[in-house]
Amino acid sequence: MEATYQIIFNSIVSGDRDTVVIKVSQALEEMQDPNEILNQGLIAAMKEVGNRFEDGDIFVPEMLIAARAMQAGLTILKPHLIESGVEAAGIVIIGTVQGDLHDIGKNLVAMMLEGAGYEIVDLGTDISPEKFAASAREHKAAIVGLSALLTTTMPSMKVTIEALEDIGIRDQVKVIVGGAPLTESFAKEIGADGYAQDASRAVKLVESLLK
Ligand code: B1M
Repeated sequence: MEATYQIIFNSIVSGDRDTVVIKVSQALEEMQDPNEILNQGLIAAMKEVGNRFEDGDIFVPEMLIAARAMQAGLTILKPHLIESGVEAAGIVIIGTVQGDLHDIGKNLVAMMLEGAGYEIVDLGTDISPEKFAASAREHKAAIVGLSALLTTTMPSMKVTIEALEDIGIRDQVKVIVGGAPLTESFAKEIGADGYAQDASRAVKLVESLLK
């Protein structure tokens, strides 16, 4: 049994999507607990990928390939997780802010969070403050994640936080922000709950905010 988890783990880390699919299916056929496959295989592997990225041992392309392999496994696992009543660690609404069409980094953050056990509602790009706020309320989100790559769209992050205040749910959600032009001090200035400089640190940030 351990060997199967180890193969799933290794295959995700090395981005071998086909083996992940075969081994997750095999583990399910052998009636292994979907929650264990998730924790010992998928989530453990994405933690390792995050650590290697932070240590500079791998870079964005490798992390993306690993995240895609993880997602292929998760797609097979998801119906079984739902059936067995496994609850997500929390709901994360994520999107790129209004006027901004960059989504490569945002997608990576979403995939890493999904790999860490969170349920992701990805709104896409060019998302208005009102849409973020309405979606956070609709899904009872624990986290709202905002991404911006343009200096001209960064102000929309503050407006989005104000939109959460306007509909009275600011104290019910944590807002995290990220994107190449952002800084920790900008995040503080606009009243966000946290800033992450990359996808791996975004996972750690969410974990610490929801503790
Ligand atoms: Co654009 N672009 N672009 N672009 N583009 C930049 C951002 C730019 C810096 C290039 C440059 O001039 N050197 C510049 C912005 C300058 C500025 O604002 N000061 C720029 C510009 C000007 C533009 C246009 C205006 C160009 C034009 O049309 N004249 C235009 C704007 C369109 C629009 O958005 N309205 C435009 C368009 C495009 C493309 C469509 C061609 C394409 C986007 C494709 C896509 O995303 N689907 C594109 C690209 C690819 C880039 C660059 C080259 C790469 C961005 C990227 O994907 N990086 C970029 C230059 C650069 O950054 N070197 C550039 C890789 C990605 C993994 O990193 O997104 O930083 P990143 O995400 C990281 C972290 O930032 C963090 O984690 C991620 C993973 O580690 N992170 C978060 C991101 N979001 C997070 C959220 C979090 C937490 C962490 O919590 C929620």
